Amino acid sequence: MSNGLKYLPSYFDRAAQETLVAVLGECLAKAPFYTPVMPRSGRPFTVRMSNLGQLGWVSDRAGYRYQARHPETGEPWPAIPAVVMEVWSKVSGYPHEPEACLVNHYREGAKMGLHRDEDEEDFSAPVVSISLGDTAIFRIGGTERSGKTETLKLASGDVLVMGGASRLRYHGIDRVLTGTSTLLREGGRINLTLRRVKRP
Ligand code: MD3
Ligand code: FE
Repeated sequence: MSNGLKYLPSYFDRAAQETLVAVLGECLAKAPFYTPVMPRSGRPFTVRMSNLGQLGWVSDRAGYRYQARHPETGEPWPAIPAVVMEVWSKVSGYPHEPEACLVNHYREGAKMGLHRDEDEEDFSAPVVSISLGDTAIFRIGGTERSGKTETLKLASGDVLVMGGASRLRYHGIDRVLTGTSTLLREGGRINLTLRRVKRP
């Protein structure tokens, strides 16, 4: 793996992960997880989602897009907490703030198919991901869906930065390894992805 992919294993120690979970809990009380559905078919995702920041990524029968409000509560997304913003400023190498932090929740059996993150205007900014809870099997390919892929385990506290030539690579989550972390009281995995959406 190369070209703008930066893997930072154990970026957060256990105490820092616990702080993140506490801070996220407050955010999620205001912006609860909901179950997105696929465009056109309306088939539900197995991953539940929420967002933080000025813009949140949503999917419904009408399509994928970024919007300022929670699709079920109608409320603006909570602000991205300072501890999360700090990660972006330290690792992104990008001189503007992210507007979006997608929060993905994987319970037992949840997965995410191979896709590209291409709903943003600014691909010069990386995507920064923070993993919490159970370990996931992450799959990454090239810029064509048919290309070969490889896997990487993402464990609690790991940070992944996907920039440069890696920004538009196909990727997904094959599965989550139940019971591999004690961080989340109810088990499962939470992933945060920070993104710059608009051109600065
Ligand atoms: C590689 N989430 O929300 S994060 C997503 O663990 C998403 O929930 C996964 O893919 C998750 O879109 C993977 C790691 C990640 C994020 C963005 C990327 C990998 C990436 C962008 C380009 C290439
Ligand atoms: Fe993605």
